[in-house]
Amino acid sequence: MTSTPLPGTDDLRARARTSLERIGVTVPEGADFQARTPITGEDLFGLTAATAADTEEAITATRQAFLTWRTTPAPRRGELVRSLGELLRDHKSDLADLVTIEAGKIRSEALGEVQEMIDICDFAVGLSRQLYGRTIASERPGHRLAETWHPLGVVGVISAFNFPAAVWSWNTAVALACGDTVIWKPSELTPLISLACDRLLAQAVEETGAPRDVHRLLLGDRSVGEQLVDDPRVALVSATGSTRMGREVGPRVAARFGRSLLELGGNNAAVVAPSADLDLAVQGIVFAAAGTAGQRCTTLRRLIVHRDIADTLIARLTAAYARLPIGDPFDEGTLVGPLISAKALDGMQAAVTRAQAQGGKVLAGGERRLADEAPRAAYAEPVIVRVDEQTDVVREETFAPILYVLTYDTLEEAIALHNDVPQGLSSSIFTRDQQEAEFFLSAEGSDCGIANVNIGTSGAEIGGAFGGEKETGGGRESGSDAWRAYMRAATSTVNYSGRLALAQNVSFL
Ligand code: UN1
Repeated sequence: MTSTPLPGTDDLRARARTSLERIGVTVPEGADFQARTPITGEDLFGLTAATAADTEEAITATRQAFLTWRTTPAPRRGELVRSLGELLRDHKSDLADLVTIEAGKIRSEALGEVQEMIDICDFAVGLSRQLYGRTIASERPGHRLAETWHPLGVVGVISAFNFPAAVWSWNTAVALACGDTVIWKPSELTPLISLACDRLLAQAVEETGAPRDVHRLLLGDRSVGEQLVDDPRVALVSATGSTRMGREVGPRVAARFGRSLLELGGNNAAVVAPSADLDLAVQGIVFAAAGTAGQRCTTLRRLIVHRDIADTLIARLTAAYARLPIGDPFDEGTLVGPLISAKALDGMQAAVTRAQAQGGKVLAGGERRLADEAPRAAYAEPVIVRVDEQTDVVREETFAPILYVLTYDTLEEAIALHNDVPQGLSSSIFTRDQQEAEFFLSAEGSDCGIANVNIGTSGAEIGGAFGGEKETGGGRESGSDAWRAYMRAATSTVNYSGRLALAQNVSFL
């Protein structure tokens, strides 16, 4: 529906160059791979990829820096993170531009992503004065039992295109406050925003006098990630991406007894109960399902609606979908930007075709847009597909704006449908019935890591732990006590009694 023409690739390249230069990044000139923009689907700049030797050197350097950083008092480590947060504030607009140019996010969501980075920096600065361990009541007189949290080591961060900067910051701000050093392997689809974040952190390092190698960025393909996964000096691999990727990373890291933190696919659902406030529900559903062009791991992919209100809700949703402005993400009026690639559009179309073959009916959307104007870009109308049951395509995560709608009669049935998918990231219920809401949040309700009431599945705040169960991988990042994954706990028994007393009343000698 957006009528303004798309910006040209030359304009986008110039805009990216300006943002990069203002941030202090030397615009790359390599030949290994291309930075591109989904706005036109065309190339922007050539880049150089890290070699195996570069990766080896980065691991050695960050490991060396860790030996100093781990003994730097945590509140001083927090100063580095505070400085990063200030630089992110100063460059918010330029960073958001790069997110829009490379990931195709609309302006307000791109600014929101940078805000998420600023927020996690604030959180991690506070955390740097906490990192609490417990003292535990000892069973022996004159003994103290205590738990201390120590820095873990080098953290390898593997991130995806859809939150190209925020997911890095969740990991990096917390890891740095925890005394770890970081190697970042971003998506090949978003190298420019990665260079910008790396540059700002390097500036924060210079300003605060932290060791230079507390952070390294490695641009490149999956071979870089594989090297991090297999190297025993990388204490924790924090990987965000597909379940397929996690299925490889998890066992490989475990095989060397390393730690992994996995944030994998979601197949998030909302239950809409008969008592729901439908005005609120429609807004929440449309943002969660069509926002970010359906490319959040928290995107709403399944709607489980009570049969009595299904027709009304569907009519309202299809009307809202018909009005969604799709197009240039820089245009203030646009709500749906491009998909990341032609491959993503192919995947979307293939899933809709499969759903139709499995009995699904398209109720709204699904057409490609702007194909003449930008043949290499992938703009698509978010689609609503009515299905009678959760066939295999509904049980899969397709990283595109497809909303499958199912109906239910009893809440037990709704929750059974809700939980009957392999993934377990985010979930919500729209209801004004407190009993239903509490049941959904209870141990026999949603089986996800995130369970919401009267709000959609996406757009979590950083203060809570973020992550999910089952094929989502079990990891928790960002707020609450997710920091513990980035540290190691030591339990210490101190005997100040002057006598040796064995636990469990054991006598010996
Ligand atoms: C992701 O899509 O990988 O809750 C992360 C949200 C965002 C983060 C999404 N705060 O939707």
